[in-house]
Amino acid sequence: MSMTHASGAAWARIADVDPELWAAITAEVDRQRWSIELIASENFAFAPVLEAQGTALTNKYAEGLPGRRYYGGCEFVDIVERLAQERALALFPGAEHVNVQPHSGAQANLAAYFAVLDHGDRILGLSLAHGGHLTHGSPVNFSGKWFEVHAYGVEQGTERIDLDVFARTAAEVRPKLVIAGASAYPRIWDFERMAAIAHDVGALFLVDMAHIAGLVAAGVHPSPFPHADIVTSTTHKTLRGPRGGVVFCKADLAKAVDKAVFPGIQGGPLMHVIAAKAAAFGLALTDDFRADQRRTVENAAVLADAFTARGARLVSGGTDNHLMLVDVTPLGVTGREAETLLDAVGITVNKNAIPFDPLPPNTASGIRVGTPATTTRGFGPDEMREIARIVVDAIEHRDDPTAAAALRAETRAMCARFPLPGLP
Ligand code: DSN
Repeated sequence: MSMTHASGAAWARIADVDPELWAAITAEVDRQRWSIELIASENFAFAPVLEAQGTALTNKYAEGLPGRRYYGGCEFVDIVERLAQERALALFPGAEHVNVQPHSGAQANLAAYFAVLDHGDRILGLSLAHGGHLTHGSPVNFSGKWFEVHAYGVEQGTERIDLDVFARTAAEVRPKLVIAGASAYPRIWDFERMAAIAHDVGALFLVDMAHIAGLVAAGVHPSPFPHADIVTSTTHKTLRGPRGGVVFCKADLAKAVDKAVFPGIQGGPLMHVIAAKAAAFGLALTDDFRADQRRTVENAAVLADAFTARGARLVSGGTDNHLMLVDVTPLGVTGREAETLLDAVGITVNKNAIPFDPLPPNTASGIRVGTPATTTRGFGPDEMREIARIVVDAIEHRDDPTAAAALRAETRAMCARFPLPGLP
């Protein structure tokens, strides 16, 4: 076994007692080590985050909140959860209340809706086809089944949200809840103006900042605080925490949100994950983290320019944040074909619909490309330019196995220069 870890003894035991499982785990770690991760929602968790999740806190039931639990023996997990709460609030000035228990981003959104909506209420969110998220009203998701969903989108031509159009839509729809946030939108959100528009039509305003939470924490994207009534997030994307969720709200919604999380939609909180959230929030308060988030955005800008220089079309013409949507059809392939070609040369992306996409979502005209993971790994502008060249070369030389092998060797060499963060 070549791998060691801070909690190496526990890891070694898996290898001894369950080699089949251990082989799959180490194969995945090797995949991460030897490929270039461009999936915009992925990252490498901080080492203390990995460590916290492997602790015996996973053994503890702690339904309720610190100081008000339904089980005995919660005195130490209470400390853990209070640390997570205090650090989360310190990370996002203007936030009034936080619940750190949601198991995921989808659970955070479910809890938020459960707190303020009834079945059949009208909601207004960004269309999934224009970069929104399933939980913002997709017909195949609970949000689309339980509520009367209306969508806003980007404009043809600019491929950006036009807030004058959004304001007219909000006035026509008069929703109970307006949702901002996306999983594939490369531009800045004007949360202050959107909140004013939502409040003008009598709606509550929710921001799902899952993708950009790290950028917000570092001050490189405008904050939804104090404008939004509710802010949800995952903790594992730009924030580099454990896979999980969190929900912030105004003080007057605190009781409803807490009750929605438990007993509304969840049972026992995952205390080992909450410990990992506390670790991540603490590390996100550091200057190093802020610098990394700035570099994430700078790297994205360099990568976007390099793609454009090689003939790819970027949705909306570029990016302001950590991700971009690359229309690969000018290069002669679909998004699905590009994803497969790039996998073969050691670059991981996901196919993604572009706004007004003529192709179905499982084929798609685009790929979504993000810089959080590569930036965490230490890649800089030079590597971004190399990546753009390799991506376009892999697509252009798609019928040439020798070229693909040479490009795979290049990506391996790049990976060798930058050790996997979080692991020795
Ligand atoms: N699945 C996530 C993403 O890739 O953006 C959103 O939840």
